[in-house]
Amino acid sequence: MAKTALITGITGQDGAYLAQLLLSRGYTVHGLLRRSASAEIIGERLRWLGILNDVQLIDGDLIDLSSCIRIMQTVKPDEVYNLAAQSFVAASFQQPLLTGTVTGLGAANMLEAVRIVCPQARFYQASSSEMFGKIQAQLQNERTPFYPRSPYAVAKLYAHWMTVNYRESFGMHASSGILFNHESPLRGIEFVTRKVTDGVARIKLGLARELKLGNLDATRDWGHARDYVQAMAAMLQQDTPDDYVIATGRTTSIRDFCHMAFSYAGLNWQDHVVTSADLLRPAEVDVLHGDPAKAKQALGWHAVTSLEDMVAEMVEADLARHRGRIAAPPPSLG
Ligand code: NDP
Ligand code: GDR
Repeated sequence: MAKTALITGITGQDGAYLAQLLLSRGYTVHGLLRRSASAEIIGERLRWLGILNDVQLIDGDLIDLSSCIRIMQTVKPDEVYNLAAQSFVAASFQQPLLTGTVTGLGAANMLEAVRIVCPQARFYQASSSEMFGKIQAQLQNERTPFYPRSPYAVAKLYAHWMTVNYRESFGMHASSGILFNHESPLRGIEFVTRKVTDGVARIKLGLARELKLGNLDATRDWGHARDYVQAMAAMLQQDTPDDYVIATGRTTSIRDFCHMAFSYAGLNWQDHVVTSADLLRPAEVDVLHGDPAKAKQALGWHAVTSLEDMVAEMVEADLARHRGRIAAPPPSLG
């Protein structure tokens, strides 16, 4: 029998790739959609992947428990992937309460809705390497103590422990994926990798001359979102729910990422990147470097796409987007 999945955050980067993966496996895919006044740009990522008409979108909001319950009653999912969040770390310092409400309590709402309506459904929580924050071990794995450094990370930690607690208290098949940074051409423009590849494309095409960034010294363990959604799905196919670190095992500085992306387009990053203190965070996560050994052993998962290939894919996609815009500027609203 074909399975039914519910994805919150389906309009985001991971939601779009996960929907594509589950559709390719024959699932019926439902996605929670929050109301927006800009309806025409909702679903842009799903459209880009060519699957907008293949998913069933259902209105709701993570912070509205009644809508979460109603959606469970309507969809009757076999698998629930809770990807929705206020996911931008920098914004969480400016909007800590909103972030706590959506990213933390929102996950509790989803767990409650599953517990009340469909306790047999399998549940995935999108946890984050940001929970390691000020790292307590050189390589971070499932046993590394957490030390969150932002309101976002604190909210994710609450959601993570609620997932563990619902598993232990109510016997729910609830798993938490502690995912390190993962990127793609569908990454939000505000995150540093996409900001860089978009900047490279603009500069290459003569649309901009410089790119303003913050801290170039931080390092991240960057993988490709297309690979990482495979791990999410794999967790829910296990007999026993558990928590897994998902990472590549390689860490790279923002500076080196700039070097890679600009050189791919035949540019010297030092000619274009400027730094601004405005983009520094009140508390920084200096280094993230994951150890995905458990996921490899238990899920048979490993990252497939190299950082070099991902950078090339992202720069090419941004070049194509901007070339398209130059050829056909969007109609004016006025
Ligand atoms: P995005 O920011 O691209 O997507 C976030 C999604 O959440 C969007 O679909 C957004 O909807 C939705 N959303 C936000 N607020 C609400 C709300 N109140 N009710 C319902 N939906 C809401 O994130 P990613 O795809 O990159 O990440 C997916 C998840 O994984 C997030 O929880 C993120 O924190 C986590 N994560 C991400 C990592 C990464 O490197 N990408 C690493 C580790 C964890 P809308 O389109 O309307 O804004
Ligand atoms: P992160 O991603 O905070 O790791 O969270 P982001 O790309 O925003 O920052 C990574 C690092 O780059 C530094 N940086 C800049 N960041 C941004 N956004 N813009 C800049 O101009 C800039 N200059 C330097 C940052 O200081 C930071 O050190 C992402 C999100 O997807 C989270 O939701 C997810 O949980 C974690 O990854 C794992």
